[in-house]
Amino acid sequence: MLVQQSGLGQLGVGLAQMLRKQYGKENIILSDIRRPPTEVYNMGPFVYADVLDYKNLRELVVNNRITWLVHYSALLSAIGEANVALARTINITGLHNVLDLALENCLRLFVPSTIGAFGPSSPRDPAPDLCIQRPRTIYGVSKVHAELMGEYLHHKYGLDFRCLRYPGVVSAHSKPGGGTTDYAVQIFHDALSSGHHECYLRSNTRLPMMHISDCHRATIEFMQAPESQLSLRTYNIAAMSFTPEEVAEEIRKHLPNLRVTYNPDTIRQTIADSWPVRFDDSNARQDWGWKPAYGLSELVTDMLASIREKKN
Ligand code: AKB
Repeated sequence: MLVQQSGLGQLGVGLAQMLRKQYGKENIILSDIRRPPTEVYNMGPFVYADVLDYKNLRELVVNNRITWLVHYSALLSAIGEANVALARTINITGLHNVLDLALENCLRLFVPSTIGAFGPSSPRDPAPDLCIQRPRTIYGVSKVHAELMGEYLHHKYGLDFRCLRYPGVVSAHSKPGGGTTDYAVQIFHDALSSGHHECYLRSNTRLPMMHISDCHRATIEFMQAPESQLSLRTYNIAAMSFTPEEVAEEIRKHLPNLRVTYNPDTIRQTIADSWPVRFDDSNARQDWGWKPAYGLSELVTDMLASIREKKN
């Protein structure tokens, strides 16, 4: 039995649906502190869980014979800078609760990390798995903390901790919230509605990105990989890197009239400028066979088709 926390964010529902196909509907519990829409209730089990309430988490684990935990709760990069105290509480105190819970109940634990776990002094093109990490956001600091705590508990107590550093994730059906890479989702919605996107990053800001179905597949394949295949506990995963101008050009192959204007905002531009422009994911490819299915042209074709389909 597996439980996924912060299940109503950008990634939760999609991952739960993929896992339910493999493990059965009743074996995957989605949780959040918010009430989900009816369609999510209808998809499978959903419960209230607050990462800051240890007793509530313990009750959930004990009552449902939980063996695996996917911990998605976090304030992302831009929103974290606007709410540092809250980001520290959710991203660090919440993580400590989850680590204690996993140790106490012998759970296997997946926690995502991010390109945001790197900083201006990291090698940026490409960023390898192991290098200097000096992020300048509370989000990045909390993710480096998660990587190190998980690895420490793995080495000291044998906790089965697994962590993937995600690029910006691009999804049609679920919106991200408060990230620096969010423009890469919004541009598709704007292209299909008004035909105009105002981008908060400069046109040439290159960042690693990934289609959501590759992100879910990577997560599941990594969770299922035998321990003997893992030389690391925290891996970079990559699929493509693009700039706002490049994704706009690709969208124009389908919607020639798309107009993009650039109005960089200081906070998000500074964050993006401190992140890797490319990820080196050779260890993930070698150790557990990671291979993305979507490049830029497949991503653009799929995003436009999926958003159109949802509208009709
Ligand atoms: C963000 O932009 O903060 C996230 C991330 C890259 O982790 N999407």
